[in-house]
Amino acid sequence: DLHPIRRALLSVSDKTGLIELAQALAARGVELLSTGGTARAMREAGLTVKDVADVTGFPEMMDGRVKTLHPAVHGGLLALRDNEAHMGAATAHGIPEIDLLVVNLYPFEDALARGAAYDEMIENIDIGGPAMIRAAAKNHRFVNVVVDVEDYAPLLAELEAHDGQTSYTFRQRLAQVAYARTGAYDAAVSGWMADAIGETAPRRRVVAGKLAQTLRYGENPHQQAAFYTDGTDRPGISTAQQLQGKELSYNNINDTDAAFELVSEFLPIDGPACAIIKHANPCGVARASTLKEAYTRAFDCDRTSAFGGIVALNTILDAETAAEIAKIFTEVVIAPGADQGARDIFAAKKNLRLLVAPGLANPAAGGLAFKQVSGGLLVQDKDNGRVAADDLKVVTKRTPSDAEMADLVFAWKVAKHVKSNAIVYVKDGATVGVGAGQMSRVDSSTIAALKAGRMAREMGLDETPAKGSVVASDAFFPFADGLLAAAEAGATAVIQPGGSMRDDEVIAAADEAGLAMVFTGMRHFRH
Ligand code: 93A
Repeated sequence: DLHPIRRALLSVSDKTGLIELAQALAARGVELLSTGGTARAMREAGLTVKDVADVTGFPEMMDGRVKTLHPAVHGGLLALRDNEAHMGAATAHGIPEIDLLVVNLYPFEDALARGAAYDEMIENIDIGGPAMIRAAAKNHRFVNVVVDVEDYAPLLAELEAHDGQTSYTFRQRLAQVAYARTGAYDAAVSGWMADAIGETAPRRRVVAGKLAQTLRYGENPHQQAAFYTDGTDRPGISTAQQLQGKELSYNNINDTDAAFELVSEFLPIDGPACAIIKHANPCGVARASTLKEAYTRAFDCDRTSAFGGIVALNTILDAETAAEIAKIFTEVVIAPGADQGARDIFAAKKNLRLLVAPGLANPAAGGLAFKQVSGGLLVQDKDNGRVAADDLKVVTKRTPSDAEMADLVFAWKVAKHVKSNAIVYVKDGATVGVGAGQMSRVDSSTIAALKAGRMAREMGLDETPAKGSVVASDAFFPFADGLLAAAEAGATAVIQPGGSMRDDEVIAAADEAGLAMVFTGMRHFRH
């Protein structure tokens, strides 16, 4: 099923690679048809081009809103070459066959990323382009459609391999990519409109992204993977600039995102903060008066796990902190900036990836969160719930001290970013034990305490740092046992959602143990 390309229509907003492609096609004797700006660019390069306006008999009009929307164009894309009636109609109406369509669309996603005004966004919605792409893709039995600059070289290679012709499987692949493009394009338009008019219902949203990076592999080497961005310009993993180090892997991107989202819970105005992540869970989070101290305190929570971790900072990375981080093997460091001294120190660490984000993430921002299940996709609002000290309800006889209260709020922020069941011990603005991802809440509690004990031994402390700490639980304690395990580990105050059938029992046990306990009324499951 090889078919030659005799005539091509090129209409591109992004003119990258256009001239090289057009020259190669012209050299093969392909007739070139084109729209305004694209035709101009090709003529300037000395190519012979026919205007689409000459084919349609209409000038481009209404600011270019109508240029290719005409039967002479769509007939040339859609006519079945082996259908006598189709070809008869084409001849009768002077419709030229178009064998290759090269289109890239008005840059709607770019306009979105730079936050263009409503009217400008509207003008960036391409109508004629997607119409042609969908028509050409439908007729892939005969027609080739290229929507991506990256496919120019493969197209020329295919023509080279088949003496100016393309195979059916090649055209099928192009058509599949074409529909992915138009689908993603309309998803971006709809997503933008949803935000613009405040439509938040997940059932009224469509999911698509823009391919940002083809990854070497996925979570494991035998899995293929890619990174798609949603076109918004939120500070974070998708907008951060990588200053050095190897390409980010799938797991790096996942963990760096988790680290940066977590550290962004802590406003720089409240002091420097650091979060260290391993396997998407925090193994240390701390706040301190200097960034270096915040890092070392986070590191001291679980030195074993922090090895090869991802470090996120909420303020600009300075040389002192960089030197401290450089002492052990670290995969990625992400911060809202890095000063020259820090950059110089990291330059010697070739494998360390340094990313600077254009600001901190906004934990209060809305948006959708996705989870893949067999045969589908679960969609929900992002967990942007937050509690302030005022929202907390003291349920025990004892009220937490100011110091305990500050640590409780800190622990709660961290717990939100720990896989359930999450138990987080905090002392003086630093985690001292994190229990994550256990099926039993008591086990998470035990593991967190165990880690605190191990740190005490490694650091030669007289007692576990969990002694005199506070503890956060991402969901309610269903029984008193989990709470008592935390008390036994040394916690003096507790923060948890409340809402168990046995809250009374749990509160009585807390009173008995002399604990202070507050309820948030909000749960932070994370799976
Ligand atoms: O405004 S449109 O939706 N109306 C059209 O009829 C049309 N035909 C092609 N936009 C249209 N295009 C788009 O123009 C193409 O998708 C391409 O992005 C752009 C190329 O315009 P020019 O050749 O003038 O640079």
